[in-house]
Amino acid sequence: MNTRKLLISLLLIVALLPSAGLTGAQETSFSLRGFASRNGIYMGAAAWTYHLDDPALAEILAREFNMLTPEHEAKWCMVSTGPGEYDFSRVDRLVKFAEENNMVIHGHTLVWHSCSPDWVENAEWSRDEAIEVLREHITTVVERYKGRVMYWDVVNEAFDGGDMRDTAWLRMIGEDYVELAFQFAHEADPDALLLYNDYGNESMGEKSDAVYDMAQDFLARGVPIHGIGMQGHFTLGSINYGSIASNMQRLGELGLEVQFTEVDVKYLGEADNEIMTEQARTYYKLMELCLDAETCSAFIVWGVADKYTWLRNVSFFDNPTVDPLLFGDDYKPKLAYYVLISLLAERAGATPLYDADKIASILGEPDAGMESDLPTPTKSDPNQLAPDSVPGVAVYAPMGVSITLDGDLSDWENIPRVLVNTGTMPGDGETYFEFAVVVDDTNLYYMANVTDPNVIYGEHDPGTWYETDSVEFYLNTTGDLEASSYVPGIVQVGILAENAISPDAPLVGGGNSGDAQVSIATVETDTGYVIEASVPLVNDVWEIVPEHLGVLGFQTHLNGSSSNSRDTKLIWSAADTQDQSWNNPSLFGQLVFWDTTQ
Ligand code: 9MR
Repeated sequence: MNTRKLLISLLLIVALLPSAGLTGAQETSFSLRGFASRNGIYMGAAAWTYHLDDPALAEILAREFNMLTPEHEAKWCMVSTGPGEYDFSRVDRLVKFAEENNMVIHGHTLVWHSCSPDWVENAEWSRDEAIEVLREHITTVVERYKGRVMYWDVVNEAFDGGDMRDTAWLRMIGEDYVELAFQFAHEADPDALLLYNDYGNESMGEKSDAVYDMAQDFLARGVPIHGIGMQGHFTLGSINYGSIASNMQRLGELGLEVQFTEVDVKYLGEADNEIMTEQARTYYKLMELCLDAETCSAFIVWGVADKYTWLRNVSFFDNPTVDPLLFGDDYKPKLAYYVLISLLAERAGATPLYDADKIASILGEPDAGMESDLPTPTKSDPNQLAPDSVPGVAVYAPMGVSITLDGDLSDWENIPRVLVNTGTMPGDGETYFEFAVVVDDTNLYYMANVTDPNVIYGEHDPGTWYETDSVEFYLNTTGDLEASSYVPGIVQVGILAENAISPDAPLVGGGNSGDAQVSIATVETDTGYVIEASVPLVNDVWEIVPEHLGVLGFQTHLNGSSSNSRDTKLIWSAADTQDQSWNNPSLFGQLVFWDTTQ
């Protein structure tokens, strides 16, 4: 056990022995918190005060978790009742509950663009005035809970990709608002451990590089920062564990703690046994990452029971029955809970609930390739030349089918089409598209049939082509589906609808798109537009050799605009929940070649 983890274990024992509520003996009991503490990490959960009013939920929270994060009610927009005025009653209640149950408190969050009071959002202060408001807020909150909140998420989600997010604080103060926030928090409680928290910074990539650089710079200049929070709002099948391990390691080498701060594991469609098993496997592997990383100090789930998950309430993830947490709607522990507690117990040298054989049978072959993760292919119509797609995960491309690029879709007969109507900006619901992919001996062909009642044809800025009506397809031909940056052989091909009215000047954009040597036909239709495209199987950067069940990385998007800027973003691959495929090809799904004689 490393020093940090040993210290946490000792602190837990010291903190828990003399107090009321849970005792030290209970901390070694058969619970997630008991075994987590023996592994030197905290097991946390996000909670609202209304959860405390639900006796069954409150009982699980206290029994299984030794860290509590206020899910929403400590944010500035929730505690503010006006400039300089506060109502802390809900935070007080959560803190009291945590203390009564010997849970440490993970404060969330002091500065977050998504939850600033209106009087902050709409302010037009000078830099000095804005700094004063920031200082007053942070000082007020941190001092109030001084010595009681162990960790603070000081700033949340300050990056947008690799750049600083455009927020009121950035505009009024400048980039140093982040370090000022850390300084103010440190002055208010020098013992609190201060974290920078974000999503999409879990694995190596543009955002995690930016966070790493910022933290390294802070440490070099003595800005008080103690760790990085990786939220961990994951989607089944989209996690690059090795890349997360590398990122945790490099942050650890800076001397920083890391934590999974908001874990939940979602998926598309209705849950079945297979999905719940895959979810359990995912939780297991994430916990392994934390246990194996020298400086990972907490694993926090974003809620206790599925019935209260935030994911049932958001517009961009339309799955009202999603079950992303460790306990079901009926409060019963799910498979994910059992494999986690078994892992924690085994690593603590205790007798696990499930022995190694049982875990192996549940987890299957943990390092199995992506192909074997796909369900058995099925055709809903026997005339189909390829199986049905696996929604958001895999599309089958029949081999030996040739297409004429003319906008006439009759040569796509019997090719299964995939409907895409969700994404980060689902729009008004009247815009969606169907796509399909086929391959012959010389080309790969892509088709998108777009339904969009309001296509804008006209001038476009080549630099921001993706803000206008367009379709994108992405290919990763390198064989490395985990690749998380663009290298030769990985392309993003964006094709503008405008091509329909200027066919002589094909309008294409996107990362490495020139490499693809794409040919295009785009036509207007009564309901929108159709794009047909082909790329050669052999060009300067790749040689695609289609074989039955051979796999390429594949993704497709639609951009819709009704005026000057994009108002619709539809995304096929379920792994890409944040519109990051342009930046991170590991978020693509799979294109699987299918021999039509099968
Ligand atoms: O789970 C939280 C949800 O209930 C709130 O409505 C929402 C808006 O403030 O915030 C959710 O939590 C977010 C967290 O604070 C920061 N990371 C993303 C989380 C999900 O949106």
